[in-house]
Amino acid sequence: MYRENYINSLRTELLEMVERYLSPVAMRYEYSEVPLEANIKWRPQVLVLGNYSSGKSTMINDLLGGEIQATGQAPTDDSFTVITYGDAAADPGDKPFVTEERDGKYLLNDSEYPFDSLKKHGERFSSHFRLKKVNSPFLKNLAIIDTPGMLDSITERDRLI
Ligand SMILES: Nc1nc2c(ncn2[C@@H]2O[C@H](COP(=O)(O)OP(=O)(O)OP(=O)(O)O)[C@@H](O)[C@H]2O)c(=O)[nH]1
Ligand SMILES: [Mg+2]
Repeated sequence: MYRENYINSLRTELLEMVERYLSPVAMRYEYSEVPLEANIKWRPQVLVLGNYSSGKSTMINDLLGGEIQATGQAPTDDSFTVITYGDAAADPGDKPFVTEERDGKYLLNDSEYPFDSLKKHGERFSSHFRLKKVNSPFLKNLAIIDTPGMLDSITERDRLI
């Protein structure tokens, strides 16, 4: 409880400093299209990147303590999935589960989330963007974004030869 209060007051203090000192400079010199605090008002986000089948989703499932993301040997995922905390009662000992799922259009248009600036990428991106809320305690202070596997350029070059 003490730790959580400490983190929250630190976050509020940092947010105020960014809002007051950094954002005006960033906007004035067009370093950012949106006020910087828009990205940190929500919670810290961890983007998980890697080649396909490198174990991204397996690692995420392990951290969350449940089978939340699909895993498999072939390229499995073609989407960016924002995984965030969802409050839902569960019996003691139950594994965390998905409490709510939303598509990319919802996620880009809901002001609760900081993804407004991604709208410019249009339908092609929004159809590969989604939200999952999961009642895992691991997600109380951060959100994870699982990503589609990237193709390793060296592997690709070898394939063409
Ligand atoms: N031996 C071994 N296999 C693993 C490990 N981590 C994941 N795997 C297996 O590797 C395969 C791919 O894992 P995923 O977690 O689906 O990989 P991914 O990076 O999410 O793949 P994409 O979603 O396709 O990009 C699955 O069959 C996993 O069971 C590991 O640490 N060791
Ligand atoms: Mg995956």
